[in-house]
Amino acid sequence: MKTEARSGGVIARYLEFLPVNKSTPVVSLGEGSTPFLFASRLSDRVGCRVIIKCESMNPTGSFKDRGMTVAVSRALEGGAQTLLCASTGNTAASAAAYAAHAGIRCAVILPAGKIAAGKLTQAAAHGATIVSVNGNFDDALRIVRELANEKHFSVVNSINPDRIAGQKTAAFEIIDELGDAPDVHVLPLGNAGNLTAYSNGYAEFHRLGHCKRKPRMIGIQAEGAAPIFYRRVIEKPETVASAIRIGNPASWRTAQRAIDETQGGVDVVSDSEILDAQRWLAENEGIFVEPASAAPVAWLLNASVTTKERFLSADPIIACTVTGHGLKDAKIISPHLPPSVPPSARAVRAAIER
Ligand code: AN7
Repeated sequence: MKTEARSGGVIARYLEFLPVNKSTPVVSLGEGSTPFLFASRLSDRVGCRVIIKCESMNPTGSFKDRGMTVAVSRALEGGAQTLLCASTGNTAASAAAYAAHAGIRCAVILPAGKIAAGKLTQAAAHGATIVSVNGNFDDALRIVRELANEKHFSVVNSINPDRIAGQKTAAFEIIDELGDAPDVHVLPLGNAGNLTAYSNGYAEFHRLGHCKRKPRMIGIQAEGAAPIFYRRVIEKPETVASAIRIGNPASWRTAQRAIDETQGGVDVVSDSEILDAQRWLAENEGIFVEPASAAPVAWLLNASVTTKERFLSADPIIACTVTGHGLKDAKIISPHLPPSVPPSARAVRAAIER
């Protein structure tokens, strides 16, 4: 009888491209191979073909799982006892789940009061030790860097290159599915690890001849938390998209280089554009994402004339990554439930047709 994790995890699928070998103990929850969906209504609105990479469909509901399987497998191989990360929520949820699966401890350092309820629930459910600090994500990451040298800790933030290596597999999947790279790839930009990972993945498959082009990489930040757009550290980042409430991104330089080399760009969207896009995507495409993930959708929906001329003319194929599931941060969309009705078909019909 086979008792291994179900195949289809990113290490099983892309072993030869990852920093693991046959003897690495693989810790997988079956991440990766996520849907890549043509978005017809979004495409109509934008005037080009938009395909959505649904990273919200990973085991813990975000793209972090791709990097976490590699980082935790390698940590286990190295004899780690406790995983450690700072997080705006999703890294913590993912690390907690993979630690539980591996049977090791996990401590997550979180900015107090700034984590979406669903993500906090996940970290707690998987038994992580939760430490809330009175500071923001950047403070939490600084502390993790300070603790990183202590031997029993294994840091699983994206400052750990194994995380970035695992996350590049999303670009591999897109190329494998499309038969080439898209023209443009747009995604939310927080700590800038994911944009770095995608551009590494595209570059690697380009070198190997699996695609003819490399996409223009476009990162979208929230207006109140946009250090890369404004080209300066933001001391007190603020945005409703708590996942990308980051003022001093760890992978700033590598992301900037990828953006420059591919003639891509960085842009900002407002909180209200983000929330409108979150709702629009749920209602018009059936895809429910958290606010941070709605940022690139907001950018597409609100593209200015200049943006359209620069990036969206010549009928490009656009890949848009949505990074996390809407249920993680569901308070944002309040259901506005109408009053209840008597238990009769007549009353229910009247309520439907109201
Ligand atoms: C849904 O969990 O930084 O630019 O600590 O959760 O690679 O940082 C999360 C980031 C986008 C930004 N979308 O990606 C964390 C954390 C979602 C996210 C990002 C995050 P990066």
